[in-house]
Amino acid sequence: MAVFEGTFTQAEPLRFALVIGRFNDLVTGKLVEGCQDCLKRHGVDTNPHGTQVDYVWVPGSFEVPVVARQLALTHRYDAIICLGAVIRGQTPHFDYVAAEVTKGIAASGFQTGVPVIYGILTADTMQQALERAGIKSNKGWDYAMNALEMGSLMRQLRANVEVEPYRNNSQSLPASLKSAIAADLSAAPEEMGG
Ligand code: INI
Repeated sequence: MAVFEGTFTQAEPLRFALVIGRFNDLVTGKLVEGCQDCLKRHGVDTNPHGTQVDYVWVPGSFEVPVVARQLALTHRYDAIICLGAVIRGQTPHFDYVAAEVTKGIAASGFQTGVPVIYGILTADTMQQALERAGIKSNKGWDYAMNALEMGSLMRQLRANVEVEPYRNNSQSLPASLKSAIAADLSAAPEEMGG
């Protein structure tokens, strides 16, 4: 048997996408900087014109999951980092947005088999959010570490334990399974009729 753990030292082959909400961009812009700082210091080329990191801006946190899922389905990325800032106001909007983005991000990772990092800050005030986006610490750094760890771990698992990347179609099924399914399908009408 074996122990598998992600690493932080072999980032050169890894590719990432950042999906970032513009809403509260005073905060999300700082999270991006924290991410970039971490990725760069671990050897990742964070240049948007380079080959390792793509950046996708969306209106707000609510729109993050649909884009994260689409990007994950391309299987171009080792991990996708979702960044947003949901700040409690005087309306219940906060709860709706926070709940949906959380469920959506979890579903994106689960449905695609690609690590989708939950980098959505939820805070009661802008001050509190800024404290976690550069004033005291920068959570963007932590989210990038999570992405490095999960990206490298999934590569190891694919190389060693025959983890089949999930694809939203049947192309990744082994030929034997495809023909078994085809045989089942062609036999089905008779069986059902009989
Ligand atoms: N989007 C955020 O990212 N953070 C918030 O705090 C927020 N609040 O509170 O309204 C917010 N709303 C916008 C939302 O994400 C969508 O962009 C919008 O509703 C359009 O679908």
